[in-house]
Amino acid sequence: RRLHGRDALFTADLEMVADLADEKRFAKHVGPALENVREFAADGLFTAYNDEPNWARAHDILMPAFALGSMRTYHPVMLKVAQRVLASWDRDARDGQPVNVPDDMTRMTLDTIGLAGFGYDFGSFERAEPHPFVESMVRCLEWSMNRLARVPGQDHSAADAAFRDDSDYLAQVVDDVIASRAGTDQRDAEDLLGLMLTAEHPKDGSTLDAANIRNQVITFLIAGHETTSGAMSFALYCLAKHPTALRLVQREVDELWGDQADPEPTYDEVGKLTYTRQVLNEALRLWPTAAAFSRHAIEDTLLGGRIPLRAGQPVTVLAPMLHRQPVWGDNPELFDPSRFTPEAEAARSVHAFKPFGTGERACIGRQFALHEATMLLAMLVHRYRLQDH
Ligand code: MNH
Repeated sequence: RRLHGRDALFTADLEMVADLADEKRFAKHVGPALENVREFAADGLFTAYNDEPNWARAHDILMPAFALGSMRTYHPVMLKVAQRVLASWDRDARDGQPVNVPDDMTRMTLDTIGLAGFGYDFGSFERAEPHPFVESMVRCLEWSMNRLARVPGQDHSAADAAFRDDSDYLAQVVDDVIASRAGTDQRDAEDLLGLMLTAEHPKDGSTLDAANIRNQVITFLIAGHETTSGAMSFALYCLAKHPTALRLVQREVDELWGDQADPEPTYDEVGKLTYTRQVLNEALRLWPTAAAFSRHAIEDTLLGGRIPLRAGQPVTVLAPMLHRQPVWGDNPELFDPSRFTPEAEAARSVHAFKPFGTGERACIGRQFALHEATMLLAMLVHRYRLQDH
């Protein structure tokens, strides 16, 4: 496709996506869209170039904080924020108000990454509107996308000035987050900020500099909340539309918590919510909330054995289309969580499902997102009867 004056190559073909996942021949591509995001996230993990030293440094320092076992550490905070959602929905129910699902899921995920990652409380449920950080972030992302479509000669100074105000505000929130920790002893702080302020690289002993820490905090506040929030909203939407799947989630949560009014899920119980997790996967199949990612050829090559690519040439994978390829059967639009039983997954190429990207630049927060989302989804289904008003 010719897109914004550039030739762009897209694919959703399973064979080609499997090829693009070959880390020896392809790597993440930071293209024009992500280069615009770099205007406010710079060399944070998501937008760093592969060969920027800060990428590997931050990746190696932060990886342990995202291993499956670390979710045990975050579990209590995730539970506390999940309980904020329930308290808020109980209030809405008493007042006879419908709940605004996407807004509340955004409140939930922002409070969770703030508290679990940085010990900072956005207090989103105390606010009539989502925290202003969210609006500024959305405007920054819109600016970075609109900037792609600019025609030379037009005057964009007003949009650029508004963008600077928003990105300054994001940086200011981040400085508050960091300042609220300055001067306190970080040695026992096991969260992301504690690690970034103190940890040394496992091999070369280097540390992250202040500017990079700020970029990482902005990155985590954005990457750590917007996508998970969307995934929760889509999952609830799909359940509201599919009573059979809803009933199966109810059966799973009833087996764990019966008629307990206020169960407090343990870390291990969340691991038992296998069907609930299938529901999330199926929602992410139909509506992957990070809908595309790009790769480039490391050297001249043939993609899928037939499309010639020059070294450095990017290809963008369209996840919503990949997730509707023939490998998904003849009714790919149907919401059907049984597509994610262990047997069904074992019988299918791992490359057919890429909501979290691929390779070493894939999502670092996958376990984090799935733990927080699975627990809350189960708690909501246990406590409320969903009605599509
Ligand atoms: Mn996440 C990278 C999707 C939740 C932090 N994330 C990616 C990529 C995708 C993605 C796709 C790869 C992009 C690319 O190749 O250019 N992420 C998701 C989805 C969810 C999600 C669909 C929720 C559902 N992500 C989270 C959470 C966090 C997080 C939660 C943090 C707590 N993600 C990241 C970071 C990266 C990333 C950081 C960049 C990793 C790297 O390149 O080193």
